[in-house]
Amino acid sequence: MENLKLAIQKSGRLSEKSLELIAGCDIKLTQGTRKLIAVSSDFPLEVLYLRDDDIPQYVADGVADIGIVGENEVMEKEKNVAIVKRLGFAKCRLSLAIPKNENYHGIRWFDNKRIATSYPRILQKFLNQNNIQAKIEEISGSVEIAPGIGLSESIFDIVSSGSTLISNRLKEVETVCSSEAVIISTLGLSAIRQKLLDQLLFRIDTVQHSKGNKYILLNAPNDKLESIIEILPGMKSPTVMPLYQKGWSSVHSVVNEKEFWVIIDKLKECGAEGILVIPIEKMIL
Ligand code: PRT
Ligand code: ZN
Repeated sequence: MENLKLAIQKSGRLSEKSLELIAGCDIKLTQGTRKLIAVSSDFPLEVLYLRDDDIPQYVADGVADIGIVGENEVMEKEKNVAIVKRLGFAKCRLSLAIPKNENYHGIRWFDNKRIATSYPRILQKFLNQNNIQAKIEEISGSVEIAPGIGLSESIFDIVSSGSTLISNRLKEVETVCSSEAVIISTLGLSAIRQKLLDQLLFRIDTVQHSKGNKYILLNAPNDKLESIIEILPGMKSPTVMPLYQKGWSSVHSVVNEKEFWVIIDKLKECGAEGILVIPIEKMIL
């Protein structure tokens, strides 16, 4: 039996969410005898724990068939892999930042400046596109301290909340690209592994669809049914069933978290009663 080999980050910002995603697909992992690999007994999947920087290379070489990694690493490493799914977590951006007190007048500020970064390829591309002559200082970590220790005048790094920049007296002046966790795949997967990947992606889709959606049940007087149904989006159309009490119905539907409270308020105004809200585990569309 062939296994699909999935590389995930061993420990870091992507690890927990990657494992959560696998568990959400009802795939249980049992630690193998070798500590860097785990296997599943209920889906033909083998998980390799690696450093995130190495994942694009391992996937390009076919050591792993697929990998979960930040898009930033995919862009930087420029390996021959395909992005097959965007996962919506570990969202961040890659930005240029300069000391807070500098007077920033536009992109030409970077001419003849030194920029410290762990992402030299993405940065060089951006500089070329904008015709900027700057010196890239490649460092592997703690990029934000580079201006403070005199290594560079500016930095190009990952920004999420922006608090690292603030605490290092830096300000973000140009956003070059955004990133999120993605699934990458090796090119030319065997037919068997492609089928396994499709099955896995289908499971991920059902988990992603159910996220943020709630199942809602309510009682409504029949004369208000039409206005209540108009408020409810539903997957196709709400389910309506008669209640034992004459003149009343039970209405079932699916509501997204984003519009949840607005809809609840409108439903109450329209006369809905006994509203129940239930989490949805899986949604197969
Ligand atoms: O050990 P290994 O090489 O596997 O891990 P790593 O230390 O290289 O990576 P890790 O775990 O820090 O990040 C993994 C991935 O998470 C990155 O490649 C990004 O795709 C994504 N990600 C999302 C982030 C952040 N948000 C993030 N905020 N990666 C890093 N940061 C750092 C950033 O470098 C900076 O130091 O957080 C700081 C900025 O955060 P704010 O919130 O202060 O702006
Ligand atoms: Zn890394």
